[in-house]
Amino acid sequence: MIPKTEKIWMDGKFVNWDDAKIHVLTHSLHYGLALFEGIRCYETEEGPAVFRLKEHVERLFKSAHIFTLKIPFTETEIYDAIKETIRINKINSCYIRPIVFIGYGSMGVYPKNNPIQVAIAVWSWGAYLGKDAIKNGIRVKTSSFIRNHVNSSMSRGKVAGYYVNGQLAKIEAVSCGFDEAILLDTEGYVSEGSGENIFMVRKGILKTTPLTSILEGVTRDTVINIAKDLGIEVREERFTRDELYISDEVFFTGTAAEITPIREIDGRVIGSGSCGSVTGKIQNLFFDIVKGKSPKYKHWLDFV
Ligand code: PPE
Repeated sequence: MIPKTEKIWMDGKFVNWDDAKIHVLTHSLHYGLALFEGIRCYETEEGPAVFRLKEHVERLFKSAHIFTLKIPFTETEIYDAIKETIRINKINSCYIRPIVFIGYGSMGVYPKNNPIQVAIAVWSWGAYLGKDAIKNGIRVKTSSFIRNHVNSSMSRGKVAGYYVNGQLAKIEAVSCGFDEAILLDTEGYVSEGSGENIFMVRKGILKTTPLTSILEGVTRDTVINIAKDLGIEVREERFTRDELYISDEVFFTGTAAEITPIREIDGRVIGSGSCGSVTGKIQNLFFDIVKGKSPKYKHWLDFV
């Protein structure tokens, strides 16, 4: 169960958690077009701070732009509303879920003039892939389901309906006893996890999928920056699943998943079978940054 907080921001007003309700004929529930974000707020010595809020709000508006939906608030209003939602709920660290959806009105695929609604909820969300995952890594399965082609689901948008593809992969992986899935793209190259971007380390070089078949992850960008600071060469290029099998380290990145090492793929142990040294260094720097311990990246923190 989601641990409740007191208030949810809905269309410009705060309502009690239990009253944040919508009609069962809400358009987005039937047709899947809703744009959302996942953001984290971390506790720091100077108080709660949202990590890269600006980039997340920008991505939300870009998702709407791709679908030609007009969000009835400005970026600044959503940005302020997110911070206000954290303040009003008196929570020091949380996951933040803004969602833009098509409300009740007409039915049928075409959204016509149905209202565009916006909600922002916050709650406490611990390690996404289990308590042990960040430290010791997870076991993943290459999915038999292919990541939607970019001309079927434009992957720069973060859209609720796209996650049906991710759920097929995740349900399959879990039913086979794995923690998470890796989806391949339509040409057979590695794309990403059901809710994470992926990185591999081989011979000291860090590789990640280019942006053609994946969500443009904020954590992915964070890791690329961190790696450069650590003097690690980063390449954004396609790779195959067998290159993952023989790489030294593999890890997932995401707001929810943070930096999660992958210790096994399709029954093959990756590297040492635990969190590798490069992954560990990146993880440490990442947690320093989000917790306000890195002066260089203070500008990525938005104090509530
Ligand atoms: N790819 C996908 C498909 C994805 O859903 C996410 C985030 C990422 C990559 C990483 O993006 P970023 O968070 O900007 O680094 N997935 C969000 C939702 C997870 C969920 O289960 O809900 C998240 O991590 O918040």
